[in-house]
Amino acid sequence: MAMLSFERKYRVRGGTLIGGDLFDFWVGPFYVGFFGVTAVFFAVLGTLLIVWGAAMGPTWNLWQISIAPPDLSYGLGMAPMAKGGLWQIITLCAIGAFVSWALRQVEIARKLGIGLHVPFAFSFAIFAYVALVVIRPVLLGAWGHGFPYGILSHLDWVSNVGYQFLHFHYNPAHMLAITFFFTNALALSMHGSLILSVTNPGKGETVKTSEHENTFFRDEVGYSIGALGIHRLGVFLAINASFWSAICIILSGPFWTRGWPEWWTWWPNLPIFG
Ligand code: UQ2
Repeated sequence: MAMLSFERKYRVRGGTLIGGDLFDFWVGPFYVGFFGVTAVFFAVLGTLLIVWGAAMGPTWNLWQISIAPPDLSYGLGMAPMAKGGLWQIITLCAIGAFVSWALRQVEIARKLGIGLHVPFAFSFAIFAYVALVVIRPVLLGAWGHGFPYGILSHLDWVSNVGYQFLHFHYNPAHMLAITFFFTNALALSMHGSLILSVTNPGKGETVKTSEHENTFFRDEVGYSIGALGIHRLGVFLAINASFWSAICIILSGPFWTRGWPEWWTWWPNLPIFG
């Protein structure tokens, strides 16, 4: 079905989670919905607050602009605007925008009568962010454990927190996360290149089919995971990359305070080594 007639057929009311028909319409290509309105609201407010923070700060250098969380002494309380309160409200706006976006995905999926796989997968990305700026700071007892909103400053934060644990790469959950990120890149490069290879036939030749896709990998590695299988694998790898990223930072501090290399002493201490 052509896109124009498809849209006429499916651009109908219904499937909303909240507000009934109130925001159940499109603006150009975009579905609006209640959560489209809240997503735009939080995104615009959050962005303006970042600009306000930059205006208060010592620099307009894009790389150096940074909105810092409150000092640790504020604990889990509210801080004055110029002393981390801005960071707290920007964090609320970010979570508001991300959750709105996920719920807008749910409404669109319900309208189309398709599965909720997209918002389900996206929720793991939200979880990874919330782990950094809410879950871990709450477990450690201060918003000051969140990361600063700045291009270079958040890199400094990652480096400093990493060295606090001597060598973050010895964190087993971090190892898992990295392995999933790398395998995800491998799988998508295999999939993307395979699809491009069969859809770009030589001059005078036809586009190839799934038999060609399967046969390439059976010839090369003795196994083809299949057209549906590669997408299941992709979602599995991507979700696990975000999930173990969240776990590895929640573990660091709230559940393990020493250097990560030391965690591995359980291995040489196994009774089989005497
Ligand atoms: C495949 C297949 C696809 C693909 C790819 C494969 C026809 C169009 C890439 C090959 C995938 C394999 C062998 C699994 C690789 C496993 C890991 C952990 C990277 O068979 O079906 O669909 O795109």
